[in-house]
Amino acid sequence: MKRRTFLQFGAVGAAGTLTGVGGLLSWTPRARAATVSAVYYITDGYVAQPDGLNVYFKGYSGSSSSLAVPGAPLIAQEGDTLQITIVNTLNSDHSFVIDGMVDSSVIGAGQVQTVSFVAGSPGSYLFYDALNAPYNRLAGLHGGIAVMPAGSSNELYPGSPTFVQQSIWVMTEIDPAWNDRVRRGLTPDTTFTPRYFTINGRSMRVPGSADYGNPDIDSGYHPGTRLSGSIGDRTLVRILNAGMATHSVHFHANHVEWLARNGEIRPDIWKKDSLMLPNNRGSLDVIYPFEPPPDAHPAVTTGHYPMHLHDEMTQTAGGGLYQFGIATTIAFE
Ligand SMILES: [Cu+2]
Repeated sequence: MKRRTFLQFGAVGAAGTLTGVGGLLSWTPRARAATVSAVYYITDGYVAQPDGLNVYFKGYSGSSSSLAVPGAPLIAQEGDTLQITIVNTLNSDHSFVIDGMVDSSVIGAGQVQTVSFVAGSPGSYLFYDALNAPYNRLAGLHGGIAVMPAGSSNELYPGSPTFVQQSIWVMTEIDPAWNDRVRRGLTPDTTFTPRYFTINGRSMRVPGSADYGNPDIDSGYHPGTRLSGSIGDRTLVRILNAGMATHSVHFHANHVEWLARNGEIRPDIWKKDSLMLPNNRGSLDVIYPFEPPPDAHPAVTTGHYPMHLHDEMTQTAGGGLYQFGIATTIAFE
């Protein structure tokens, strides 16, 4: 069993899985489809939560000696062949599933399996373990994948509003009692009682608290989560919900352009400041436009604003620690 002091969100170490400088997803379009390879090691371990409790997780990790929750994001373009190798280092059965694209079926204890499939429609998807549902997924076996339109670097789907940078937010919530049952190979037998709420595996810290500002731990500072831009740096955010709860996602300073929900393209693009994120593998795709905040007086072009959820439970940890939940910072540089 591995212990670690901080969460990993590193690249898996193969083309197509890289997060760029600053942690945003980087992508160079190609005229032709290619084969994108990646390796995930299914591992387990403990992650310290804001109240100090070490909670058990399983993850799709970058090496056999690390633990990554969520797994490092994948990015490919429509028509690419994805070749994903899963090394199950644990003593339990697991799987690798992307709805509508691939289902590895059972990868037994200690087994290695490579799945090969074609990247389908452009959009944002969750990869996850569909076995022992939903417990393995909630215990950490999940991550995000972006499928770009063929040959495009700045659209969610062909002809969509354009962006200049993009990010994936994977949200979930954690019931440590359930994770502990999963550790022991048992089915959870209590009502789901989430006590921790994470975005890309991290939760918010507040000024003065331990790890405030630590980009490995504080979701307000983690470069793969924090939105950072100057005026005009339109940012696509692919929001994926690995958890069981529906959320109310609220953006400050700008409204977002709402492009899709659960992979379905919206018939009209509405500008919204709060949006409903469906539970159980739901998704939203939005563009944060990085326009001058319209309501600021006097006018500003720089400053820091929050994205947080308006379902209050998610803004806590350990049953009460306030503002240690799913939130991040939007920095107008
Ligand atoms: Cu708010």
